[in-house]
Amino acid sequence: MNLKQKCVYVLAGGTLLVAMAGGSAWGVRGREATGAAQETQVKIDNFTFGPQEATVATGTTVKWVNHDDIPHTVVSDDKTTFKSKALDTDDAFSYTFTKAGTYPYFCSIHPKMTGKIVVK
Ligand SMILES: [Cu+2]
Repeated sequence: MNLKQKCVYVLAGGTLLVAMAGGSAWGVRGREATGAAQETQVKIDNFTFGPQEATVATGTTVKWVNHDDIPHTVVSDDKTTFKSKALDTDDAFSYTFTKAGTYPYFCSIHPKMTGKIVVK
């Protein structure tokens, strides 16, 4: 094998690897894009999150909408995963869950208001 042929083989191998890596990356992106299209709403009404517990698929965006005429917040129990500002009437807060797990949350203004999102 002369040097030129060797280069062609190396190039071909490199291209194949890139193609494979690109392929799997696209696959992951495609799955996420499909998941992101899903949206679930949680209504805040009469000091209650409804449904109080929601089970969603990974990649789902949960949108909380405040139907009360007093402000509420949506804060994950760890206070870091998600944290909304005070939501006035008809204000909404959205968070996309990209990892499976159980996410308890509460309203920081009325800590007795609690809810849970289970991501499968
Ligand atoms: Cu509240």
